[in-house]
Amino acid sequence: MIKIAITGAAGQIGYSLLFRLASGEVFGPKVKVKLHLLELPDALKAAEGLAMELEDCAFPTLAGVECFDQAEDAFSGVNWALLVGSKPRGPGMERSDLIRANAPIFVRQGKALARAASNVRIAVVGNPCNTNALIAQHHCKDIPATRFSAMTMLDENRGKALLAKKLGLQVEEVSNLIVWGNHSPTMYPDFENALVGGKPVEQICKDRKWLETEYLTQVQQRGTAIINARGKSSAASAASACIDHIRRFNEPTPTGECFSAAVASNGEHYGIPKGLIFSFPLRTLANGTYEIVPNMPVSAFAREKLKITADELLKEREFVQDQLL
Ligand code: NAX
Repeated sequence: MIKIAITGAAGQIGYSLLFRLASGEVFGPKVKVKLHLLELPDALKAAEGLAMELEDCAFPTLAGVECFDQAEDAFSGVNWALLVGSKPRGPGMERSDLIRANAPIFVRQGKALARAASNVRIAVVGNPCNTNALIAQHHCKDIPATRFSAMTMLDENRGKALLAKKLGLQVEEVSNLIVWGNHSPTMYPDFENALVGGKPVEQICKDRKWLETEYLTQVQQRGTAIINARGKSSAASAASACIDHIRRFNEPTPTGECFSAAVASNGEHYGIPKGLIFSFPLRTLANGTYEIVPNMPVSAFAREKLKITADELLKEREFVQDQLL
């Protein structure tokens, strides 16, 4: 049985995510899952309604659903903690305000993760997800830093889909599209190392200018484009990316492939300062751990982009210095 805690369960992402977790889609038909839904006290009733709907699906893989309004109870004994809930960005709010507003949530949840199972994995989705993951990890010294990640899979999926559409191909023909850095507009979707039908993208797409400008901007600004069109932020695609994120950490990565997720830099790869939660190319190994893929070619163009996004994360770390004591 796998126990999964989901924070912000009654939010829009939760509504798309929970049914897929319960249905056996992620861990297979033979593994039972038990869901712990964490919400703010005001949203607990909505979480309870969601629990009723989950039960009504009669999924054979769903062993039970419990609702909580205290992180310490919700995280007790869990094997996965999906930290989705956070305060939304209000009108006129700068990113720095959002970071400071959310920091205390992740201080508390980081401490509460001490109650989780010893093999727990933590995936942070709530924004600003890299820095929130940094804070939670800092406050949970009992769990190795390698068990924390922040989600950049939605950016990878967006990057693959946009490239496939431009080239008139099926999305599964695009692989190894690594998104480096922060889940923010400074992220770098690395078209130089991406493959299309096993070949470097630039052998198929000769329009380097489009790749360097329009393509990068479209991936970086896709979240905003969706808000502008839908009037709400991405939810089903974020939930779907969360499913992909869990799967990628749960299953060995096929030879020659890699995926994007933000994890703690050990200071040994690509010049990224130690401790930053930075999105790298990763591979999950047969023993369930992951490695940062070493020695991926990084051109002068890419190096500049990596520096911009790393500098932004250093600044974010500065903003929350007082939460990292
Ligand atoms: P919603 O506002 O619909 O839901 C958030 C839920 O979190 C609410 O139900 C709220 O009551 C709950 N919540 C707030 N603080 C909490 C706390 N301390 N403990 C427990 N629950 C708490 O947002 P939704 O659209 O579901 O998005 C959730 C988060 O995902 C946001 O921060 C959003 O910015 C972020 N996203 C991250 C993405 C990524 O790729 N990493 C993409 C999608 C999304 O924008």
